[in-house]
Amino acid sequence: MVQLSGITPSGHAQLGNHLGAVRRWAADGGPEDLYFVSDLHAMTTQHNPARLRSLATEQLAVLVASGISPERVFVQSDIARDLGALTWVLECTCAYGEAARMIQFKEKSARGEADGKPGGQAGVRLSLLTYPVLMAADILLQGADEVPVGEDQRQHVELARTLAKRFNATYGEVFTVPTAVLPLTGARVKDFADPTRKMSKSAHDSAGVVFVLDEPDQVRRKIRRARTDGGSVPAYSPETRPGIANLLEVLAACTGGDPAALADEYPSYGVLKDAVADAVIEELRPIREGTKALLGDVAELERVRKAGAARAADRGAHRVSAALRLIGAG
Ligand code: AQP
Repeated sequence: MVQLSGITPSGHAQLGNHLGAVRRWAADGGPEDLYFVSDLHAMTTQHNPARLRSLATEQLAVLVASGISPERVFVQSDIARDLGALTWVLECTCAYGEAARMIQFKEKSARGEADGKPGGQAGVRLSLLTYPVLMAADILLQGADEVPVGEDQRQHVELARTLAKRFNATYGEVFTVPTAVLPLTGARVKDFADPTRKMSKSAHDSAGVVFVLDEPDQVRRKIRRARTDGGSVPAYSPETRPGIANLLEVLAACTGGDPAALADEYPSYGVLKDAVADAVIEELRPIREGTKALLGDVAELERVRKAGAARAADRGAHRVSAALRLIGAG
């Protein structure tokens, strides 16, 4: 059974990525599961090429430093030629209307989010429409059986399922038909400055975002400034006091306790914030140090990256060549 999960280098990895996903991938992932840095998906909106390249390398190092076996990771663009060919085959298997009714496309294009032009469809990149087909290629190329996704991505996995079945029925059996499954989720981490929003690596204002590679004093500063919700004594009430609830949930995720029970242990917000800062710093320390070491060992990181790319290419080569042959190419 192969599960495939990706992380997009749209910014530096943040505490939510770690506590909500990567930590679980490292601890509970199956021996055949695959994890990839989805850098091609970070190009559907305005981006800086040099920054994206550097973020993709950094994200690969973070995954390995987080304890995911180097055998199980790769960078998406390292197999871009095979993915590009397969995306084309799948686009030729997909109707325009199927892509255009993806909810994410409708929402993002309506907001003109692609190039930051409010309401401006003209600035929306075509890749925002076609990226679910690239996502289908990611899944089908590797022969993934299961794709752990949240509600927002479920429709895209359904599209991959539809395209796999349609191709197999029309041209010949090539693809494993994937299923969307519930992800191994940990805590949902909120932005410390605005606890009504989830923490995000590409947030416009990063004052409330703790990045995995932040130095301890930066982590402490951001947590000390975390927004609280009036009152002065910690209590766990996510609806009415989301800021304190977020701090308690992060503390619980790092120390293994229960957020409601932890609230009773701290007499004031200041003491609670110091405890959260200590716990987050200790949680992230080995990852920050391991990532720095890997980024400093260019030869080792290059070796990991090339080996990952070769394995990913080997896994998919027979599928892309069979799909091309059966659809009438070459
Ligand atoms: N705040 C969060 N709390 C818990 N889990 C989170 N994840 C992201 N933010 C939080 C989980 O991290 C995994 C990889 O994320 P992704 O790169 O695929 O996309 P994302 O969810 O869009 O992550 P970001 O950081 O919010 O990126 P941007 O700013 O680009 O949108 C996923 O499993 C995700 O659930």
